[in-house]
Amino acid sequence: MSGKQFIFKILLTGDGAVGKTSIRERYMGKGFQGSYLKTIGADFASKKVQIDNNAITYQIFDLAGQDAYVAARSSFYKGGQAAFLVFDVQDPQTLTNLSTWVKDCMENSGGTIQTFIILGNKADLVETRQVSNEMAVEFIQHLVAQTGLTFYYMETSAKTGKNIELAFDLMGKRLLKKHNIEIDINLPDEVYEIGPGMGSGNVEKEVAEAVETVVQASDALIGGIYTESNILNERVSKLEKAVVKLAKKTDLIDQKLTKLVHIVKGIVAGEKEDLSSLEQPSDVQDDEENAEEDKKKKQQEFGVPPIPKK
Ligand SMILES: Nc1nc2c(ncn2[C@@H]2O[C@H](COP(=O)(O)OP(=O)(O)O)[C@@H](O)[C@H]2O)c(=O)[nH]1
Ligand SMILES: [Mg+2]
Repeated sequence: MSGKQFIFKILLTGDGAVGKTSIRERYMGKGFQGSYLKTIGADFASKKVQIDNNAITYQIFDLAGQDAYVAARSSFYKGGQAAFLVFDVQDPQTLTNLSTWVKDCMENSGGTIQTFIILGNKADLVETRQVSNEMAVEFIQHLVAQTGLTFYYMETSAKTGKNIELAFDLMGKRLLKKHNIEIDINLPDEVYEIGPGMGSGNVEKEVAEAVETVVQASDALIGGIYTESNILNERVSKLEKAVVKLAKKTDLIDQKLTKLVHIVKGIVAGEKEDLSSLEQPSDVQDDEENAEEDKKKKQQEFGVPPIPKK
């Protein structure tokens, strides 16, 4: 099977001095030469790589300092397919500011940027580090709630080169997947995946978050931020999945509760009889036709239970 050719425009975003240019230069390797685009206040370089037979040209852009706030932003974001959101592990503020960077990417690109990888840079500075991976992941869960997207996070060091190759490789693979190229994404231990309905184990929270992202997506759609409605469909399907999960959980709780009632009844009955009532008694059966009677029975069960006679 012969591969295909792709050009991916990837942006490095994040506050000034977090290491965006250093990451790009590290990835480009020796002999690196960037081209500064005065008009949009951005620097860029391109690099060719092969992933599974596919020839990829990365066009890697990063904004120069203050220009982020004054340059014609849309030219920087326009046509972008993905963004690295970079923060400095020494400075928690640069992490929390990522919520603005995500929003900027999504809005200013007209919705084309939906693939994000978060980099906690300067991981070599162990002594002065202030943001642990756990703290980063916790914050990223807010970004998930804000956007409904899945983020990947890893720490990097432009100084030592730690995870720089890995970050670009993962980005390339995610983009190939988006272009329907069949590809295995094996996540090494140092990569965290944070997405809707993951990690927290709190189903109610997941549903609430999913609802929120659907609402936000439909607002954005109406407001014209997204150009395509499939992002909304995607989120609605995420919501449906979360609801199914919740329903299963509710069912499980119901089963456990029923079992608990039987155990308690068994213990009470055991004082006089034996523990045979641990078996499902025939009078506790779901009957939708007799919901009222059922309710009464359940009330009896939860009150001082009459000892079931066989
Ligand atoms: N120790 C250390 N310093 C870094 C790292 N990345 C960048 N720096 C330094 O941080 C400063 C800002 O880096 P720069 O790439 O210009 O940041 P940018 O404004 O985001 O492009 C420079 O002094 C870099 O040498 C890193 O991983 N480790
Ligand atoms: Mg820079």
